[in-house]
Amino acid sequence: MNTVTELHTHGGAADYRDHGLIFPRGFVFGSATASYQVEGAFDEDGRGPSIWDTFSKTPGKVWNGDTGDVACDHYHRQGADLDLMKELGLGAYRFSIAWPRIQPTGTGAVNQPGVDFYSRLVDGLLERGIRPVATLYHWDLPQALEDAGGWPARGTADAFEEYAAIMGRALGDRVHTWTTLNEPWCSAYLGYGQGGHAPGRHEPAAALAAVHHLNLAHGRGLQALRATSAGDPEYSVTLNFHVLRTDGPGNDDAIRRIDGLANRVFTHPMLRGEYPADVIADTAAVTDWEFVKDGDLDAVCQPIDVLGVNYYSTATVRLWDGTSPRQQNDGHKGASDGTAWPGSHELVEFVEQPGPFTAMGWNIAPDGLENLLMSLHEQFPHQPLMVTENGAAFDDVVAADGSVPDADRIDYLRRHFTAAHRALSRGVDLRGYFVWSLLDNFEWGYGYAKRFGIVRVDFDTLERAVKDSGRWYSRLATTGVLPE
Ligand code: GCO
Repeated sequence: MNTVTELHTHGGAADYRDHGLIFPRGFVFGSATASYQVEGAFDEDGRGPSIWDTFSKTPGKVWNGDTGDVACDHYHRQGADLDLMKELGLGAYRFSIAWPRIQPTGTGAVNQPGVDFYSRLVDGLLERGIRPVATLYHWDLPQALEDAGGWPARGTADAFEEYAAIMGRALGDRVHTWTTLNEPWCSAYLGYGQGGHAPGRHEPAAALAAVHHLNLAHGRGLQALRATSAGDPEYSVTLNFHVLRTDGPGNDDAIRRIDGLANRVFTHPMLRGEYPADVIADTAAVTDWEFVKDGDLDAVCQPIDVLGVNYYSTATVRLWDGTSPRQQNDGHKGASDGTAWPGSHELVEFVEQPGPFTAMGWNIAPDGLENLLMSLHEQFPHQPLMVTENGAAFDDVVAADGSVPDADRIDYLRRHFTAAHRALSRGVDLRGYFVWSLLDNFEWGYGYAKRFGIVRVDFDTLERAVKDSGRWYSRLATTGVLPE
Protein backbone atom coordinates (compact mmCIF):
# COMPACT_ATOMS: atom_id res chain seq x y z
CA MET A 1 0.00 0.00 0.00
CA ASN A 2 1.31 3.43 -0.80
CA THR A 3 0.92 4.97 2.55
CA VAL A 4 1.89 8.48 1.80
CA THR A 5 -1.01 9.11 -0.54
CA GLU A 6 -3.39 8.08 2.22
CA LEU A 7 -2.38 11.04 4.26
CA HIS A 8 -5.29 13.27 3.46
CA THR A 9 -7.82 10.72 4.56
CA HIS A 10 -6.80 11.45 8.13
CA GLY A 11 -7.37 14.56 10.13
CA GLY A 12 -8.16 18.10 9.11
CA ALA A 13 -5.78 20.38 7.28
CA ALA A 14 -5.00 22.54 10.25
CA ASP A 15 -4.85 19.78 12.83
CA TYR A 16 -1.60 17.87 13.03
CA ARG A 17 -2.94 15.52 15.68
CA ASP A 18 -3.21 12.40 13.54
CA HIS A 19 -2.77 8.66 13.94
CA GLY A 20 -2.76 5.59 11.75
CA LEU A 21 -0.38 7.18 9.25
CA ILE A 22 1.96 4.63 7.72
CA PHE A 23 5.58 5.62 7.13
CA PRO A 24 7.40 4.33 4.06
CA ARG A 25 9.26 1.04 4.24
CA GLY A 26 12.86 1.70 5.29
CA PHE A 27 12.08 4.94 7.11
CA VAL A 28 14.48 5.07 10.06
CA PHE A 29 13.19 5.65 13.57
CA GLY A 30 15.95 6.57 15.96
CA SER A 31 16.79 8.50 19.06
CA ALA A 32 19.70 10.79 19.88
CA THR A 33 22.02 11.90 22.68
CA ALA A 34 25.32 13.77 22.87
CA SER A 35 28.53 12.91 24.70
CA TYR A 36 28.76 15.70 27.26
CA GLN A 37 25.04 15.50 27.97
CA VAL A 38 24.97 11.80 28.92
CA GLU A 39 28.39 10.25 29.47
CA GLY A 40 29.77 11.60 32.75
CA ALA A 41 33.17 10.04 33.60
CA PHE A 42 34.60 13.44 32.85
CA ASP A 43 38.13 12.64 34.01
CA GLU A 44 38.36 8.90 33.44
CA ASP A 45 40.49 6.79 31.13
CA GLY A 46 42.53 9.74 29.95
CA ARG A 47 39.75 12.11 28.88
CA GLY A 48 40.99 15.70 28.76
CA PRO A 49 38.93 18.75 29.75
CA SER A 50 36.53 20.30 27.27
CA ILE A 51 35.15 23.82 27.07
CA TRP A 52 31.93 22.57 28.63
CA ASP A 53 33.81 21.28 31.70
CA THR A 54 35.32 24.72 32.12
CA PHE A 55 32.12 26.61 31.38
CA SER A 56 29.85 24.52 33.61
CA LYS A 57 32.29 24.98 36.50
CA THR A 58 32.30 28.75 36.07
CA PRO A 59 29.88 30.18 38.65
CA GLY A 60 26.67 31.56 37.20
CA LYS A 61 26.91 29.94 33.79
CA VAL A 62 24.71 26.87 34.26
CA TRP A 63 21.48 26.59 36.25
CA ASN A 64 22.07 25.35 39.78
CA GLY A 65 25.81 24.96 39.12
CA ASP A 66 25.08 21.66 37.36
CA THR A 67 27.89 20.02 35.40
CA GLY A 68 28.34 16.98 33.15
CA ASP A 69 30.74 15.31 35.60
CA VAL A 70 28.33 12.42 36.12
CA ALA A 71 25.43 13.25 33.78
CA CYS A 72 23.56 9.99 33.07
CA ASP A 73 26.68 7.95 33.79
CA HIS A 74 26.24 6.45 30.34
CA TYR A 75 29.99 5.83 30.21
CA HIS A 76 29.59 3.14 32.86
CA ARG A 77 26.13 1.98 31.80
CA GLN A 78 26.74 1.45 28.13
CA GLY A 79 25.54 -2.16 28.09
CA ALA A 80 22.30 -1.44 29.95
CA ASP A 81 21.58 1.58 27.77
CA LEU A 82 22.16 -0.49 24.65
CA ASP A 83 19.70 -3.08 25.95
CA LEU A 84 17.20 -0.31 26.56
CA MET A 85 17.51 0.86 22.95
CA LYS A 86 16.95 -2.70 21.78
CA GLU A 87 13.93 -3.04 24.06
CA LEU A 88 12.47 0.15 22.56
CA GLY A 89 13.01 -1.22 19.07
CA LEU A 90 15.10 1.71 17.84
CA GLY A 91 16.35 1.39 14.29
CA ALA A 92 19.22 3.83 14.79
CA TYR A 93 21.08 5.61 17.56
CA ARG A 94 22.62 9.03 17.04
CA PHE A 95 25.45 9.68 19.51
CA SER A 96 28.43 11.99 19.55
CA ILE A 97 32.08 11.32 20.17
CA ALA A 98 33.85 13.38 22.82
CA TRP A 99 36.93 14.72 21.05
CA PRO A 100 38.80 15.09 24.39
CA ARG A 101 38.41 11.35 25.02
CA ILE A 102 40.18 10.69 21.71
CA GLN A 103 42.79 13.47 21.86
CA PRO A 104 42.87 14.92 25.38
CA THR A 105 44.43 18.18 24.20
CA GLY A 106 42.83 18.21 20.75
CA THR A 107 45.96 17.33 18.79
CA GLY A 108 48.58 14.63 18.85
CA ALA A 109 48.55 11.11 20.20
CA VAL A 110 45.41 9.03 20.32
CA ASN A 111 44.04 8.04 23.73
CA GLN A 112 43.18 4.41 23.00
CA PRO A 113 40.73 3.85 25.92
CA GLY A 114 38.60 6.66 24.50
CA VAL A 115 38.53 5.06 21.07
CA ASP A 116 37.75 1.69 22.66
CA PHE A 117 34.69 3.09 24.43
CA TYR A 118 33.11 4.17 21.13
CA SER A 119 34.25 1.04 19.37
CA ARG A 120 32.37 -1.04 21.97
CA LEU A 121 29.36 1.22 21.55
CA VAL A 122 29.33 0.72 17.78
CA ASP A 123 29.74 -3.04 18.13
CA GLY A 124 27.00 -3.14 20.76
CA LEU A 125 24.64 -1.29 18.42
CA LEU A 126 25.42 -3.55 15.46
CA GLU A 127 24.93 -6.68 17.59
CA ARG A 128 21.46 -5.41 18.41
CA GLY A 129 20.58 -4.47 14.84
CA ILE A 130 20.73 -0.72 15.53
CA ARG A 131 22.42 1.64 13.05
CA PRO A 132 25.28 3.67 14.54
CA VAL A 133 24.99 7.34 13.54
CA ALA A 134 28.08 9.09 14.89
CA THR A 135 28.60 12.84 15.24
CA LEU A 136 32.20 14.00 15.54
CA TYR A 137 31.49 17.33 17.20
CA HIS A 138 28.59 18.10 19.52
CA TRP A 139 30.22 21.07 21.26
CA ASP A 140 32.78 19.52 23.63
CA LEU A 141 35.89 21.17 22.18
CA PRO A 142 39.12 20.17 23.94
CA GLN A 143 39.94 23.06 26.27
CA ALA A 144 43.52 23.21 24.94
CA LEU A 145 42.19 24.11 21.50
CA GLU A 146 40.10 26.90 22.99
CA ASP A 147 43.21 28.12 24.80
CA ALA A 148 44.87 28.30 21.39
CA GLY A 149 42.03 30.46 20.02
CA GLY A 150 39.06 28.12 19.65
CA TRP A 151 36.85 28.09 16.55
CA PRO A 152 37.72 31.69 15.60
CA ALA A 153 41.25 30.33 14.94
CA ARG A 154 41.93 28.43 11.74
CA GLY A 155 44.11 25.92 13.60
CA THR A 156 40.97 24.39 15.13
CA ALA A 157 39.76 23.35 11.66
CA ASP A 158 43.21 21.82 10.99
CA ALA A 159 42.98 19.89 14.25
CA PHE A 160 39.45 18.73 13.43
CA GLU A 161 40.62 17.27 10.14
CA GLU A 162 43.25 15.22 11.98
CA TYR A 163 40.68 14.07 14.56
CA ALA A 164 38.26 13.08 11.77
CA ALA A 165 40.95 10.93 10.15
CA ILE A 166 41.59 9.18 13.48
CA MET A 167 37.90 8.37 13.86
CA GLY A 168 37.52 7.33 10.23
CA ARG A 169 40.32 4.82 10.68
CA ALA A 170 38.96 3.60 14.02
CA LEU A 171 35.24 3.25 13.28
CA GLY A 172 34.77 3.88 9.57
CA ASP A 173 34.52 0.17 8.89
CA ARG A 174 31.32 -0.05 11.00
CA VAL A 175 29.58 3.33 11.40
CA HIS A 176 26.45 3.60 9.28
CA THR A 177 26.37 7.40 9.06
CA TRP A 178 29.02 9.96 9.87
CA THR A 179 27.92 13.45 10.91
CA THR A 180 30.67 16.04 11.03
CA LEU A 181 29.09 18.77 13.18
CA ASN A 182 25.98 19.26 15.26
CA GLU A 183 24.42 22.71 15.05
CA PRO A 184 27.41 24.87 14.16
CA TRP A 185 25.08 27.86 14.60
CA CYS A 186 25.13 27.23 18.36
CA SER A 187 28.89 26.68 18.46
CA ALA A 188 29.60 29.92 16.63
CA TYR A 189 26.99 32.42 17.76
CA LEU A 190 26.13 31.17 21.25
CA GLY A 191 29.72 30.24 22.02
CA TYR A 192 31.47 33.34 20.67
CA GLY A 193 28.77 36.00 20.15
CA GLN A 194 26.04 35.80 22.73
CA GLY A 195 28.09 33.81 25.23
CA GLY A 196 25.31 31.65 26.66
CA HIS A 197 27.21 28.52 25.65
CA ALA A 198 30.84 27.53 26.15
CA PRO A 199 33.31 29.10 25.88
CA GLY A 200 31.11 32.11 26.69
CA ARG A 201 32.83 34.79 24.64
CA HIS A 202 31.14 37.99 23.44
CA GLU A 203 32.97 38.85 20.23
CA PRO A 204 30.80 39.31 17.14
CA ALA A 205 33.70 39.24 14.68
CA ALA A 206 35.04 36.07 16.30
CA ALA A 207 31.60 34.49 15.96
CA LEU A 208 31.72 34.98 12.19
CA ALA A 209 35.26 33.64 12.00
CA ALA A 210 33.98 30.64 13.97
CA VAL A 211 31.19 30.18 11.40
CA HIS A 212 33.75 29.90 8.64
CA HIS A 213 36.15 27.64 10.50
CA LEU A 214 33.27 25.33 11.44
CA ASN A 215 32.23 25.20 7.77
CA LEU A 216 35.83 24.48 6.85
CA ALA A 217 36.09 21.80 9.53
CA HIS A 218 32.96 20.19 8.11
CA GLY A 219 34.34 20.04 4.58
CA ARG A 220 37.86 18.98 5.46
CA GLY A 221 36.64 16.59 8.15
CA LEU A 222 34.26 14.99 5.69
CA GLN A 223 37.06 14.44 3.18
CA ALA A 224 39.24 12.94 5.92
CA LEU A 225 36.44 10.57 6.96
CA ARG A 226 35.91 9.54 3.34
CA ALA A 227 39.62 8.88 2.86
CA THR A 228 39.96 6.75 5.99
CA SER A 229 36.64 4.87 6.38
CA ALA A 230 37.07 1.27 5.28
CA GLY A 231 33.34 0.55 5.10
CA ASP A 232 30.70 2.33 3.04
CA PRO A 233 29.26 4.88 5.43
CA GLU A 234 26.94 7.73 4.58
CA TYR A 235 28.06 11.29 5.27
CA SER A 236 26.07 14.14 6.76
CA VAL A 237 26.00 17.30 8.81
CA THR A 238 23.30 18.45 11.22
CA LEU A 239 22.05 22.04 11.22
CA ASN A 240 19.48 23.72 13.45
CA PHE A 241 17.40 25.73 11.05
CA HIS A 242 15.55 28.84 12.09
CA VAL A 243 12.00 28.77 10.78
CA LEU A 244 11.05 32.42 10.57
CA ARG A 245 7.73 34.12 10.57
CA THR A 246 6.60 37.68 10.93
CA ASP A 247 3.51 39.32 12.31
CA GLY A 248 2.96 42.15 9.86
CA PRO A 249 3.95 43.61 6.50
CA GLY A 250 7.26 45.33 5.77
CA ASN A 251 9.44 42.81 7.59
CA ASP A 252 11.00 40.95 4.69
CA ASP A 253 14.38 42.42 5.49
CA ALA A 254 14.22 41.10 9.05
CA ILE A 255 13.50 37.61 7.75
CA ARG A 256 16.22 37.87 5.09
CA ARG A 257 18.84 38.98 7.64
CA ILE A 258 18.16 36.27 10.20
CA ASP A 259 17.71 33.58 7.55
CA GLY A 260 21.11 34.58 6.16
CA LEU A 261 22.96 34.42 9.47
CA ALA A 262 21.13 31.39 10.82
CA ASN A 263 20.58 29.18 7.80
CA ARG A 264 22.16 30.24 4.51
CA VAL A 265 25.59 31.02 5.97
CA PHE A 266 25.87 27.24 6.50
CA THR A 267 23.81 25.71 3.69
CA HIS A 268 25.21 27.86 0.90
CA PRO A 269 28.91 27.17 1.47
CA MET A 270 28.29 23.52 2.33
CA LEU A 271 25.91 22.75 -0.52
CA ARG A 272 26.63 25.44 -3.11
CA GLY A 273 30.23 26.45 -2.41
CA GLU A 274 29.55 30.13 -1.81
CA TYR A 275 28.78 32.57 0.98
CA PRO A 276 25.56 34.54 0.47
CA ALA A 277 26.48 38.04 -0.78
CA ASP A 278 23.81 39.65 1.40
CA VAL A 279 25.30 38.12 4.57
CA ILE A 280 28.76 39.42 3.65
CA ALA A 281 27.22 42.87 3.06
CA ASP A 282 25.12 42.84 6.26
CA THR A 283 28.19 42.03 8.34
CA ALA A 284 30.66 44.37 6.60
CA ALA A 285 30.96 46.62 9.65
CA VAL A 286 31.82 43.62 11.82
CA THR A 287 34.35 41.77 9.67
CA ASP A 288 35.87 41.79 6.19
CA TRP A 289 35.75 37.97 6.00
CA GLU A 290 39.52 37.89 5.34
CA PHE A 291 39.57 34.53 7.12
CA VAL A 292 38.07 32.94 3.98
CA LYS A 293 41.18 31.83 2.07
CA ASP A 294 41.59 30.71 -1.54
CA GLY A 295 40.33 27.19 -1.98
CA ASP A 296 38.34 27.15 1.25
CA LEU A 297 34.93 27.12 -0.39
CA ASP A 298 35.90 24.18 -2.58
CA ALA A 299 36.93 22.34 0.57
CA VAL A 300 33.70 23.25 2.41
CA CYS A 301 31.39 22.14 -0.40
CA GLN A 302 31.33 18.35 -0.25
CA PRO A 303 28.56 16.04 -1.39
CA ILE A 304 26.60 14.66 1.54
CA ASP A 305 24.23 11.71 1.55
CA VAL A 306 21.78 13.23 4.02
CA LEU A 307 21.28 16.68 5.47
CA GLY A 308 20.43 16.49 9.18
CA VAL A 309 17.64 18.79 10.29
CA ASN A 310 17.07 19.74 13.93
CA TYR A 311 13.72 21.39 14.58
CA TYR A 312 11.94 22.39 17.77
CA SER A 313 10.02 25.65 17.25
CA THR A 314 9.68 28.80 15.16
CA ALA A 315 10.81 32.41 15.65
CA THR A 316 8.84 35.53 14.79
CA VAL A 317 10.87 38.54 13.69
CA ARG A 318 10.23 42.10 12.67
CA LEU A 319 12.33 45.16 11.94
CA TRP A 320 12.88 47.12 15.11
CA ASP A 321 11.85 50.78 14.98
CA GLY A 322 14.73 51.73 17.27
CA THR A 323 12.55 53.48 19.82
CA SER A 324 10.22 51.11 21.66
CA PRO A 325 11.94 48.58 23.94
CA ARG A 326 13.48 45.95 21.69
CA GLN A 327 11.63 42.65 22.08
CA GLN A 328 13.81 39.59 22.62
CA ASN A 329 11.41 36.67 22.66
CA ASP A 330 13.39 34.26 20.54
CA GLY A 331 12.94 31.55 23.15
CA HIS A 332 14.80 28.94 21.14
CA LYS A 333 18.26 28.62 22.68
CA GLY A 334 17.76 32.05 24.25
CA ALA A 335 19.72 33.85 21.56
CA SER A 336 17.58 36.84 20.75
CA ASP A 337 19.48 39.54 22.56
CA GLY A 338 21.12 40.71 19.36
CA THR A 339 24.63 39.62 20.27
CA ALA A 340 23.96 36.33 18.52
CA TRP A 341 23.26 38.18 15.28
CA PRO A 342 26.38 40.09 14.20
CA GLY A 343 25.58 42.93 11.84
CA SER A 344 21.86 42.74 12.47
CA HIS A 345 22.19 43.68 16.09
CA GLU A 346 19.58 46.32 16.94
CA LEU A 347 17.88 46.01 13.56
CA VAL A 348 15.70 43.01 14.20
CA GLU A 349 13.49 42.15 17.13
CA PHE A 350 12.11 38.76 18.09
CA VAL A 351 8.49 39.11 19.09
CA GLU A 352 6.26 37.04 21.31
CA GLN A 353 4.91 33.95 19.62
CA PRO A 354 1.57 32.26 19.94
CA GLY A 355 1.55 29.22 22.28
CA PRO A 356 1.23 26.55 23.38
CA PHE A 357 4.74 26.23 24.76
CA THR A 358 6.99 23.47 26.08
CA ALA A 359 8.79 23.71 29.41
CA MET A 360 11.63 25.46 27.55
CA GLY A 361 9.21 28.26 26.64
CA TRP A 362 9.49 27.20 22.99
CA ASN A 363 6.30 27.43 20.95
CA ILE A 364 4.81 24.20 19.64
CA ALA A 365 4.46 24.58 15.89
CA PRO A 366 4.42 21.33 13.89
CA ASP A 367 3.51 23.26 10.75
CA GLY A 368 6.97 24.85 11.07
CA LEU A 369 8.53 21.41 10.56
CA GLU A 370 6.43 20.77 7.46
CA ASN A 371 7.30 24.25 6.11
CA LEU A 372 11.01 23.70 6.82
CA LEU A 373 11.18 20.32 5.11
CA MET A 374 9.31 21.70 2.09
CA SER A 375 11.57 24.73 1.93
CA LEU A 376 14.77 22.64 2.06
CA HIS A 377 13.35 20.32 -0.58
CA GLU A 378 12.67 23.30 -2.82
CA GLN A 379 16.07 24.89 -2.24
CA PHE A 380 18.07 21.66 -2.53
CA PRO A 381 15.83 19.34 -4.56
CA HIS A 382 18.26 16.43 -4.81
CA GLN A 383 19.32 16.45 -1.18
CA PRO A 384 17.87 13.66 0.99
CA LEU A 385 16.90 14.88 4.46
CA MET A 386 16.84 13.36 7.92
CA VAL A 387 15.23 14.85 11.01
CA THR A 388 18.15 14.40 13.40
CA GLU A 389 16.46 16.06 16.39
CA ASN A 390 12.93 16.84 17.43
CA GLY A 391 11.40 16.51 20.85
CA ALA A 392 10.25 18.45 23.86
CA ALA A 393 10.96 19.20 27.50
CA PHE A 394 8.02 19.01 29.86
CA ASP A 395 7.77 18.95 33.64
CA ASP A 396 7.24 15.22 33.99
CA VAL A 397 5.48 13.84 37.03
CA VAL A 398 6.29 10.34 38.22
CA ALA A 399 3.16 8.39 39.20
CA ALA A 400 2.90 6.36 42.39
CA ASP A 401 3.55 3.17 40.44
CA GLY A 402 6.76 4.62 39.01
CA SER A 403 5.37 5.22 35.53
CA VAL A 404 5.78 8.56 33.77
CA PRO A 405 2.51 9.50 32.03
CA ASP A 406 3.86 12.23 29.75
CA ALA A 407 0.85 12.76 27.50
CA ASP A 408 2.06 16.24 26.51
CA ARG A 409 5.28 14.81 25.04
CA ILE A 410 3.35 12.14 23.15
CA ASP A 411 1.10 14.86 21.78
CA TYR A 412 4.11 16.94 20.71
CA LEU A 413 5.73 13.97 18.97
CA ARG A 414 2.48 12.88 17.33
CA ARG A 415 1.99 16.32 15.81
CA HIS A 416 5.54 16.54 14.54
CA PHE A 417 5.52 13.04 13.06
CA THR A 418 2.28 14.01 11.33
CA ALA A 419 4.03 17.08 9.94
CA ALA A 420 6.90 14.93 8.69
CA HIS A 421 4.44 12.56 7.07
CA ARG A 422 2.76 15.44 5.31
CA ALA A 423 6.13 16.54 3.93
CA LEU A 424 6.71 12.97 2.69
CA SER A 425 3.35 13.02 0.96
CA ARG A 426 4.34 16.27 -0.75
CA GLY A 427 7.42 14.68 -2.24
CA VAL A 428 10.16 15.41 0.29
CA ASP A 429 12.90 12.77 0.37
CA LEU A 430 12.89 12.36 4.14
CA ARG A 431 14.79 9.25 5.22
CA GLY A 432 14.21 9.10 8.96
CA TYR A 433 13.62 10.79 12.26
CA PHE A 434 15.53 10.89 15.55
CA VAL A 435 13.71 11.84 18.72
CA TRP A 436 15.63 14.10 21.08
CA SER A 437 16.37 12.57 23.47
CA LEU A 438 16.75 8.95 24.46
CA LEU A 439 17.50 9.98 28.05
CA ASP A 440 16.81 12.96 30.26
CA ASN A 441 20.21 14.62 30.33
CA PHE A 442 22.38 17.69 30.89
CA GLU A 443 20.51 20.39 28.96
CA TRP A 444 23.43 22.80 28.59
CA GLY A 445 22.77 26.11 30.36
CA TYR A 446 19.64 24.63 31.95
CA GLY A 447 21.56 21.81 33.62
CA TYR A 448 19.27 18.99 34.76
CA ALA A 449 16.24 21.26 35.09
CA LYS A 450 14.81 20.39 31.68
CA ARG A 451 13.84 16.86 30.73
CA PHE A 452 13.71 15.92 27.04
CA GLY A 453 13.97 12.14 27.45
CA ILE A 454 11.58 9.43 26.32
CA VAL A 455 13.32 7.57 29.14
CA ARG A 456 13.40 9.18 32.58
CA VAL A 457 16.67 9.36 34.49
CA ASP A 458 16.54 9.75 38.25
CA PHE A 459 19.58 11.96 38.80
CA ASP A 460 19.97 10.74 42.41
CA THR A 461 20.00 7.01 41.68
CA LEU A 462 20.71 7.21 37.91
CA GLU A 463 17.97 4.65 37.36
CA ARG A 464 16.19 4.68 34.01
CA ALA A 465 12.40 4.37 33.56
CA VAL A 466 10.75 4.29 30.16
CA LYS A 467 8.17 7.08 29.96
CA ASP A 468 4.78 6.59 28.29
CA SER A 469 6.24 8.52 25.34
CA GLY A 470 9.00 5.92 25.11
CA ARG A 471 6.42 3.12 24.90
CA TRP A 472 4.41 5.11 22.36
CA TYR A 473 7.54 5.72 20.28
CA SER A 474 8.47 2.08 20.52
CA ARG A 475 5.16 1.18 18.86
CA LEU A 476 5.89 3.65 16.07
CA ALA A 477 9.47 2.45 15.62
CA THR A 478 8.51 -1.22 15.49
CA THR A 479 5.40 -0.93 13.27
CA GLY A 480 6.01 2.18 11.17
CA VAL A 481 2.43 3.24 11.94
CA LEU A 482 1.68 6.38 13.96
CA PRO A 483 -0.03 4.98 17.07
CA GLU A 484 -3.12 6.28 18.85
C1 GCO B 1 20.76 21.18 20.46
C2 GCO B 1 21.50 20.01 20.77
C3 GCO B 1 20.92 19.22 21.88
C4 GCO B 1 19.94 19.90 22.81
C5 GCO B 1 18.55 19.87 22.28
C6 GCO B 1 17.52 20.53 23.19
O1 GCO B 1 20.00 21.13 19.52
O2 GCO B 1 20.91 22.16 21.17
O3 GCO B 1 21.74 19.22 19.66
O4 GCO B 1 22.10 18.95 22.52
O5 GCO B 1 19.96 19.29 24.03
O6 GCO B 1 18.49 20.54 21.06
O7 GCO B 1 17.86 21.86 23.41
